Parts: sequence; structure tokens; C-alpha cells
Amino acid sequence: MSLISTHTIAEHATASSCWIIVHGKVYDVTDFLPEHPGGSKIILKYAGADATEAYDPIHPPDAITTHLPKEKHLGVVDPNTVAKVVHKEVTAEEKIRQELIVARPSLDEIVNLHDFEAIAKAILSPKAWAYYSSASDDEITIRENRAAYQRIWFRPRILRDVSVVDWSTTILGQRSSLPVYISATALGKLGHPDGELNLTRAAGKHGVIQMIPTLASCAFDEIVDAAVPGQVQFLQLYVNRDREITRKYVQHAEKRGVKGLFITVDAPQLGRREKDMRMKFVDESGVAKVQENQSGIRKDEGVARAISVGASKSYVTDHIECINQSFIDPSLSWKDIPWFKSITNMPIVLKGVATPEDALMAYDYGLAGIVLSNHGGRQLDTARSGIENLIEVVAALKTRGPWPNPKFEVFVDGGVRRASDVLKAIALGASAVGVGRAFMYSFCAYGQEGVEKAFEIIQDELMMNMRLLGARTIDELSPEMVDANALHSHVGLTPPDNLYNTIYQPLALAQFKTR
Ligand code: 173
Repeated sequence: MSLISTHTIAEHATASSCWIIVHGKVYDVTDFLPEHPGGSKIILKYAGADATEAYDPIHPPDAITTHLPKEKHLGVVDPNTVAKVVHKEVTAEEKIRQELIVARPSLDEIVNLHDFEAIAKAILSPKAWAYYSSASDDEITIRENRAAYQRIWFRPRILRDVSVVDWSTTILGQRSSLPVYISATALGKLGHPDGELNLTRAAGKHGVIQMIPTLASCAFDEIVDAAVPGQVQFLQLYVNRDREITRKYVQHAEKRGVKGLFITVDAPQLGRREKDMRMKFVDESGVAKVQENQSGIRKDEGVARAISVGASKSYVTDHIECINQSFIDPSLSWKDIPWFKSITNMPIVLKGVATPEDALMAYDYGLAGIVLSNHGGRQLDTARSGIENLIEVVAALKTRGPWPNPKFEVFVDGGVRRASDVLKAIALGASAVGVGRAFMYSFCAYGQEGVEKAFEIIQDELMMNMRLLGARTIDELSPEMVDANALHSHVGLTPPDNLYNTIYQPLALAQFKTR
């Protein structure tokens, strides 16, 4: 491979000749500019220069090598020409962030899952925190996801010899050390250089099941390769408009040993996440930016929308490129279900069901289960919580036959932070619950060790709560152990969730220009 000097690369910094550096390799992306799903502008920002930092969080490492024809791979950067000391202006905010990273509490001081979130909030880049923490519109649903669990009260049983308790279970027929699986969250590398691999490695050590996101920062095969023999992984699927791409992806996943397919059905269009959207008006360090009127750039799109709405090249943020075009298909419908069943033998679960009507349809279509989810409050705001929907859904499914039904499992996700939340969901009929953000924040804060610590915390809490509840196994959890009478009441006083509320970042209003 030829060595190319940074000087030569810098000469190709326009739309008529555009070279970029990614991971030390030089690419001619001139012809690719009009095809880039994120638009050409974002690439041109790095024309003639190193684009790795912008590329990494949102592209699998092999995206550029597989999409760009071989003759456009020009060579490698001549290391002798790379400036040795790169002086980057460090803002006051960035300095504080760096100091906080060093001053993180030791892992021993972490006692609950909220701690990870608080640390992630302090040390993540403003862009990453905005993207991860945001939810749609007024962010009512994201908060309701927490509040709903607190409207359920326990009815513990006593004197049951709880010296031995076992919280292991099976999920879609697969052994799991916890009644909790790692739910899919996108763009892990925004928060940690190893991205989703932190989850894979921790899950492999602890026998926890990981759901691999379609929009992972790491390549799918990288995540599967990082699993230990026998480790169970599921796949979360965004259905591409081009069904051939989806077919290949699903069949590849099955061939690589993935044990369950979770099709996201609550996102025909992405919700408006205002914290994320406002980041367009803020620079990397969190300082408000004055906006110029750049044509072709809509200013109301955040990270998630920018990379998801393939239909229009104008939906682009300044700093985020598209990973993929058209991977969300708004025409997806029940009519597609037989096709999914024809292309895979994996159990198929619909992720994002919210009503008994749809739960029964999923059942009648012969699917393996549903996730009662509102996408972590990121889609339809004021949608009810999964845990609230669980009660009606289980009642409806009981009309189809005995319950629990080994052929049809119901999962719940959204707002789970405590083992008590997990136990409430299972008592009310869920097979297991999904946890997304909390595990992601644990690796943002401490990498793989953080995720392992999160598992340990959940186990400790499970042991204590199962003993106090009088349930020795997951099977012994029953509806009589909870009082969910207040669950459907959306008014009333509940003690405030102080830990969560301390972290919760209230939505902000539009900012005046700085003079
Ligand atoms: O919730 C999300 O942010 C999400 O699912 C998503 C969708 C498209 C791109 C990135 C993330």
C-alpha cells in the first residue's frame, strides 16, 4: 500500500476531489459524496483531513471498506507527515468533564443502577448524553415508565424458608442467569470506545442474554465474535425498505447463532427527541452556537433522526453522518409477518407492542412473543408504560388458553432500575424484563466492569427482595404478591423517586443568542 503524506491529502479538500482519512487509511470519496446517506456536507467538513473521530461512533469499522470500491482505497497515511502534537482548544466545560472522568467514584462506591446514570451524565460528551437520555416531546412517558412501578405495591408472604433463592430462568427457551436481558440501545461508541462489546463481554462472563441492536456502533460480526462459546444473543431488527438487505441480515444472524429476532414495531418514524435536537445548536463542549442559514441542513434534527430518515438527504446534523439509508420502513405491516416467518427459524418477537388487541394479533400470527415497550419513552409521548399494559395484555392472552403459555412470552421494558421492578413485572406475568439505558450507562461510566457491577447489583437486590417477598424461584412469583390496584390511576400522590429525579434533566427551552 502506498504511503501518502498529509500534505497531499490536504490538497484534496473539495467536492471535486475529496479524500479523507479513516483509521490511518486514505480514501477517495469524491464519487461517493452524492450517495452518502448523511449527505455530502458532513464528509466535506473532513475533506483532506482525518474523519476518524466523527466516523467512529456511528459507523461499524468495516462500513467504509465494504461500501467503497477497492480502487478508491488509496493507501495509508505516511506517519512521518502527521503532526506530532495536535493542539486542540480545550474549553472550560471540557476541562471540567475531563476532571470528572478522573474523579469518578471507585466501583466499590456504586450501590445502585442510578449511580451509573449520574456518572454517565457528568462525564459523557454533551452530545452523547443528549442522545442517550432524550425522550420524545414533553418526556412524560419516560418518567411514567419509572412512576408506574411505584404505583405497584408488594404483598409479601412469610415463613417460607428462603435460605436458598434462585433467580435464574429461561428466555425464549434459552438459559439466563437473570430474569433480565440487555435490551438494544444504538450507537454505543458515543459513550465508550469499546461500545457494545462491553455488554457482550460482561454478558458472556455472567450468563446474561444480550440483544444486539441493528444500529450498534460495532459491526454485528464483531459483537458475535466477542461472545464466548454457548453465549446467547438475540437480534433487534429495524426493517429495511429493501427487504433483500433485511433478509440477508436476518439469515446471516441466524447462521451466526443468534437465538431470537426482536422486530421493532413502534418506530415507523423516529420520535422528536428535543434534547437531542437542541444539540445541533450547541457545540461539542455544550456552548450555544449561533446558527447560520446553511441550505440543505434542517436544524430540527438530532442524532437519531439524522441517521434514520434516509428518505431525505437534507436531514443532517453538522457532526453526524448516516450509517445506513432507509433502515426504517414506515410501510411495515402485519402483512409482512408471514414473510419474516418464511425467512427464519428463529423465534420472532414484536418489540413495541402496547395494547391487548395487538398482543392477540401477534399471538394469532403464531409469533413467539411480544415486548411491551414504548422504546424507553423515545417514541409516542404519553403512551402508557409497558408494565401498565401488561395487566390487560395478560388478561387478553388468558382468553386464548392456559397461562403462562410456553409458546408465547411477554416481556416488558422501560424504566427498570431496581430488582423490585423486575419482580413486579414477573409477578404480573412477564417472562423477563429488558434493561437498555441502565446497562449502557454502566459501560459509559466504567466499561465492561461497570456492566458486571450492574449485574451484581441486580443479583444482590434480587436475592434480598425475593427473600423478603417469600419467592424462592422465579416460578413462585405470582400476581397475589403485588397490589396493582393503583397502577391505572394516572393521578394521585406517590412519594417522589429522589435518586432518579436528581439525575433527570428537565427539558430546556430555546436559548437566546449570545452577544
Ligand atoms: O431510540 C433510538 O434512538 C433508536 O432506536 C434509533 C433509531 C435510529 C437511529 C439511531 C437510534
